[in-house]
Amino acid sequence: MGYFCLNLFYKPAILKKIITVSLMLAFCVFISPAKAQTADKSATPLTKKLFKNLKDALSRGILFGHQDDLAYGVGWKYEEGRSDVKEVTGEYPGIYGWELSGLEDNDSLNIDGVPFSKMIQYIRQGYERGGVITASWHLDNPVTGKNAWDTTHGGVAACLPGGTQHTKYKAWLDNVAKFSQSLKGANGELIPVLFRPFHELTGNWFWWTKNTNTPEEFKALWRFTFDYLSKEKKVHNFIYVYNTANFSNQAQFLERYPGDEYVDMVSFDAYQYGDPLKDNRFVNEVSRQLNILDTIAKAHNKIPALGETGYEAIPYAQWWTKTLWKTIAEHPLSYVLLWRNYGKQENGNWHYYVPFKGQVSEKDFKEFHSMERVFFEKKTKQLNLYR
Ligand code: BMA
Repeated sequence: MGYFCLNLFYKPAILKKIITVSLMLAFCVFISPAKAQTADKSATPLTKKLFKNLKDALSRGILFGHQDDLAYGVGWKYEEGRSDVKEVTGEYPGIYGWELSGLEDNDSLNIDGVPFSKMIQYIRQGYERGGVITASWHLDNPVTGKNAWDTTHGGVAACLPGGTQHTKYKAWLDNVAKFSQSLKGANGELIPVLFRPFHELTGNWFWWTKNTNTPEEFKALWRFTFDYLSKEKKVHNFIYVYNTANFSNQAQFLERYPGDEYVDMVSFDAYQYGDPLKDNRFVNEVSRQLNILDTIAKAHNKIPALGETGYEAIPYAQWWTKTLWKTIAEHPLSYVLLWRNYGKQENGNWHYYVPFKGQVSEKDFKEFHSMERVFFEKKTKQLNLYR
């Protein structure tokens, strides 16, 4: 050993190499943050890449998303290539939201009339533009057969192993699995999806929200869903997004959190109500919640996102820069997704969340679009999220 050490002093090149390697090792062990992995350890290579790249992209900017963007907008439906976002800004969003309700009953259309066959094509188009795909699921109440908003209690327990609706629930998951496995790119590769089931779980308006079940029941349902899809059905293109509605503190956000090994992303939904010129509630409340989300995401090594947001019919012309941007600008967020542009509802109310040409907030939306840290199609593509 003595000879070896002595010899090294006469060979500066070897010594330099040893010092460099030791420093690199020390960096890996002590300095770099714990490596984040997908909850599904068998996720496809592409899904793992997307997860890692979304995490890295947090320091770069926020992806802008829109629900049903390619399917319809205000005053049009199923016109190839159209998008209200594109008509105003010149480009598509960075992330596309789609809704799976209807799959559970083998319907050919989803709850909002979007044919699943078209949805598959739109998902492929968005992915091929380098965009990200996310899916929500307003699944029916398994006990009553009524829709997701039927808050008859007992649905969560009924879906669990041994529960009265367990077999039915598994059949619903089979359909979700089949759908996810039909999402393929040009070379037959599975398209990764940010799957956001049981959303707004701290609310009181769905059969799975907190008013209808205990935290233990909810966690069991989430874990069963994850295990069944990933292990039994071999769905390996899902990134799992935990999503709440309103919450006041970390404890409330995490009350029904199923555990780090079942979740990839943490998020919440928050909408603007009332007049932002008269009260600052949205800015104050959502900023406060984003601070909590930042802390949780860091502590649990997860990716934070604003799952859904918007101001219905956007009556305030500067909502984009003076309210939304003001609220989110300082936060590390993966994406922010605006809800759907349905148009005029049967009751006469307008239901849309991004401007179309001529809408009062069009100019301000363009300004928001030009922000350096806001990523629509082009900047998202440059992130090379699938490489
Ligand atoms: C809601 C509304 C409904 C729609 C549902 C599922 O927020 O937009 O009209 O059916 O989402 O997409």
